[in-house]
Amino acid sequence: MSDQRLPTSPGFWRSPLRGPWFTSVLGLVLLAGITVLFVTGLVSYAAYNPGLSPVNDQTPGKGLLGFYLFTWPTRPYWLYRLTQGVHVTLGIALIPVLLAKLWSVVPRLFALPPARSLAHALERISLLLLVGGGLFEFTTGVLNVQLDYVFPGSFYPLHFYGAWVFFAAFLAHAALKTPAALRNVRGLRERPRAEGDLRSPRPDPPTVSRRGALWLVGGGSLLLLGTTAGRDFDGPLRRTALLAPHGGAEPGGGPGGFQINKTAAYAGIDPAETGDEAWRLVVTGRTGIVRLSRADLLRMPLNSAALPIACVEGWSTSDQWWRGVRLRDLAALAGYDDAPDVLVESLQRHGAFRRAALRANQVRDPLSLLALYVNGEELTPDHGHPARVIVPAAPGVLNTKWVARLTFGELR
Ligand SMILES: Nc1nc2c(c(=O)[nH]1)N[C@H]1C(S)=C(S)[C@@H](COP(=O)(O)O)O[C@H]1N2
Ligand SMILES: [Mo]
Repeated sequence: MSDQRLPTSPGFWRSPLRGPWFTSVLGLVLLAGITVLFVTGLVSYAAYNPGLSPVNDQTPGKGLLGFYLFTWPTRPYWLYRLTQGVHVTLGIALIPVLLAKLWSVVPRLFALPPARSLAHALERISLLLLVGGGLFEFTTGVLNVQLDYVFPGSFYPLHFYGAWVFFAAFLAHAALKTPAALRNVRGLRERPRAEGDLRSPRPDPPTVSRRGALWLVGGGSLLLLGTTAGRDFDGPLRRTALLAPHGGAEPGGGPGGFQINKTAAYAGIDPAETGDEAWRLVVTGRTGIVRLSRADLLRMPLNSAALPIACVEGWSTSDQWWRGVRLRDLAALAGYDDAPDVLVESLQRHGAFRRAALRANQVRDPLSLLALYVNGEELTPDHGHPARVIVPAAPGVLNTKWVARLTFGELR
């Protein structure tokens, strides 16, 4: 045997917890969990209307990887709240499982010789992509959710390309290992130790049983779940989201008392530009350019919609009661009986989300509004006064605040 003081020696690893059963249970949990993360992640990307590039999407050449993109529906109206809530909450809750799984197989990282054969070399390279890809996806995801877009503009391509690399390696790994993992969790624990076995050849005395260790991991996941899930609600429940970022403005109470992403001050909105005197909505389409004051809008038919805001960061609000002019009525004003895509631009001059493109199916939905009121009162400055877009089932980022301009028709 080689020197047991070096991690390249199996004898260096002493934990009696390591073994095929422990690794297999964690692996099977990740098989289910990461598959859900991958699907909800792809769906989240589709929901962002990346087809309406270059407005919504700067991902260069998503090309083949975008093969599955589809027109994101507007119903059920809570769809994105569900898919993105699951994506982020599950992703956070799986962190202890991922770390435990990596810990359980870490002796393999150091195993020598680095490659016994070409097949073994390829397997180790695929494991590098698997582990590297997994750590990369979890890290970029958590940073984006917790640290308020630390990658300006570049999170999408990073997380999207990373997801495909990671999931390809993940599928190969799952195909190779799942049959053995299923056998391992059903028993067969007492085989003699073999070459390359995860069990330590000279284990320390146990301080916790393998089941106990699993409970610890599961408890960690539940703790994260319990301190994260509240970010998908308003009011007192939201205060249980100890781990959700509470930066920015506290929404306070009243009609505007729900989560605020960027405040008017942060977005550099000058109150002088949003008053009734100064503000005009510029609508462009077939009929040329129409300029509407708030009073003009209030003379149009007003409609209501109870819709949540659901952010890509995983937080969402309960349904809020919005009231305003239907986007399709504004499209009609611009000369379209069948509403086309629209480019929405904000008064905001700088920052990532000052404009967004909506698809025709979103413009046509009777619940899609240019909202002037929320919960019975005028929009608050932080929620987009004097007017904001609200679209059923759309990611929050498409619900542009402080709207100044709507351009219907060809977006290129
Ligand atoms: N002009 C503008 N509109 C915007 C944003 C922004 O930064 N600027 N943020 C978007 C994002 S990412 C979200 S999640 C929602 C949040 O809306 P709320 O602050 O009213 O909850 O507004 C969207 N509309
Ligand atoms: Mo957002």
